[in-house]
Amino acid sequence: MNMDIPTINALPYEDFVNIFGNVVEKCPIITAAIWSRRPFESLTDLEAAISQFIDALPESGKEGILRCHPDLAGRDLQSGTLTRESREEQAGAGMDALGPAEALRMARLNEDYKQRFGFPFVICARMNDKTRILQQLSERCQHERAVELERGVEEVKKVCRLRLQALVRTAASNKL
Ligand code: 2AL
Repeated sequence: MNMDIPTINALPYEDFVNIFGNVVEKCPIITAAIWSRRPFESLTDLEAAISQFIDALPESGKEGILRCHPDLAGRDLQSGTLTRESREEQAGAGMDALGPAEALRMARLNEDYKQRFGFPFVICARMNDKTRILQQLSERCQHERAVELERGVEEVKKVCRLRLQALVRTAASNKL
């Protein structure tokens, strides 16, 4: 589905949330909140509204957003319970095709990360491959908690941008 900004601005609340409710993984409350910010001038403007909403949250809110994310190559992938968006992102980065040693390393590092910070490791899978993801995971386990909270949120925003772009085409290139 592709739509331009006037079409998006005219969407009733229910449709808006149905369409954009998962641009931030399992956080439809963000989409529901930013509907009040219509009209959006552009896709960038809509993205900025989401970004500002996230930035205005207290630390616990930002942690909550990270906790809504499934582990990469984790239990949800194995049991087939990922959201469609997450499944496609994880498959694109080869998370569904790890060898046994890689899978074990990923699982251990994900657990280490969670133990250390109290929220899961989040990275924009579409901008990385499995080698980089493992490297980043191992590197980021060494960081300070505050650094990782900010970094995780930045990665959420990258994921969000790509999900939005997949749903929307800018008015200039759209015949709607
Ligand atoms: C994810 C996910 O589901 N998609 C993505 O790009 N990153 N999860 C994660 N823990 O980083």
